[in-house]
Amino acid sequence: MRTQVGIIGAGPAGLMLARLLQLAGIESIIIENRSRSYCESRIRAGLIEQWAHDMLIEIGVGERMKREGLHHRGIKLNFGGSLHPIDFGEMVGKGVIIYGQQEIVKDMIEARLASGAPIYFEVEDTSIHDIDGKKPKIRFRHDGKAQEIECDFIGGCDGFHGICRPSIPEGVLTTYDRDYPFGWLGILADSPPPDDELIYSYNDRGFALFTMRSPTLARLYFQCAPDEDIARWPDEKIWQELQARLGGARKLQEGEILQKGVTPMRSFVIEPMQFGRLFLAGDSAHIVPPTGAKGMNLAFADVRVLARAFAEFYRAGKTEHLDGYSQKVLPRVWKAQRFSWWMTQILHHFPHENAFDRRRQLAELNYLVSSRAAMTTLAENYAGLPID
Ligand code: RFL
Ligand code: PHB
Repeated sequence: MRTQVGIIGAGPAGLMLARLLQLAGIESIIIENRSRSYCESRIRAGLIEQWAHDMLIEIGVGERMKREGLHHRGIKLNFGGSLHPIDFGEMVGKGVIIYGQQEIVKDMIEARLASGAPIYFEVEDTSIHDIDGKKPKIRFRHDGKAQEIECDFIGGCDGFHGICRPSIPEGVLTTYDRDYPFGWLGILADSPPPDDELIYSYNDRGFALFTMRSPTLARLYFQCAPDEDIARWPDEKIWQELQARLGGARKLQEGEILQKGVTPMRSFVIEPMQFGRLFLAGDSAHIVPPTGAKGMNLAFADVRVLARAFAEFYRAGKTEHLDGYSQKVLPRVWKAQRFSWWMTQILHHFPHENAFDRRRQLAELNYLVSSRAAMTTLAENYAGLPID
């Protein structure tokens, strides 16, 4: 097979890159090692920044999101026995949208297949070759048969555990990372969320987040050990913990738990995000702790820059935008890293903290909700920093 851009991974980064290329008249082939139904049901992100929401509509994959997405003007912080709203609309004139990542993935897969453009699902043994030459190749097995795609470029959109980043020769990349001494236990429950906005809860028992997928589907998380054994958490105990961490400000209505899992937390960036004709985008190049809701949004921001650089190459034969890809996206990636780390460290309890650290966190939260300048800073970052 032959194409212009070979894309590895049908997550938000790969699907969005393919869509933007298609609109620019550039051919691509996506290969994905999971099944279509697995990709369409993997529950992950829920919160979209305003610009990303607008882009999904602009590129023709936002129709269902327009009908089903929930628009929020802000969030609420819960500490010291009361709820403190932060109104992004008032602070920065932007909001955020709740619409599940797997819904965006469904919408983009459907649009791509309807246009006749290919995605190969359930591929095996993916490997990439000649990435520092002019004709890189992707090899894999599909339906038991060995396949090869020869392309001009490879989009490495295969997430944190993919094969693209490790295919870059040793010594090229610098890694910056941090593990956190906790994870999140998350559930999806058939019950109304406790509020019509997200509640970020700072509590003596640890952090909790009350978000949603619809007015009748709650998505709820609480801080737990990084290697927490989910078997220790029967449904009743999960509800008790969530009620305790929400405190008295709202009451949770308990319903059937439809899904549960534990997510470890890490901050991770590699530099540069490219080598030869391989360009990494999204989680394959960087990971943020989910407290700032930035991962999928960053993946979209990367591929927006990357698609424009490919368009420039095919339109005018110029490589300077491709050469400058990492330099262009990394400053915004680092701002999102900083924000996600900051949200994480003001809201979570750390194993070796003492009474001073708790007082400092409370002072920071009190300052945050009493200073317009501080609320504006949070709103500006949370609703999404400028993209261009
Ligand atoms: P993905 O989504 O991991 O997709 C990578 C795809 O590549 C495939 N793949 C391969 N395909 C072929 N050959 C191989 N060898 C392959 N290896 C892997 C995989 O099967 C997969 O389909 O990465 P991408 O596209 O970069 O997207 C990143 C986002 O998924 C991620 O950043 C977000 O989910 C993070 N995140 C959030 N982001 C937000 O912007 N807003 C949120 O509200 C938000 N909440 C969250 C989150 C992530 C969470 N977890 C579970 C980590 C909440 C949670 C709990
Ligand atoms: C979600 O809706 O799953 C979500 C929202 C905000 C976050 C993390 C996850 O910070």
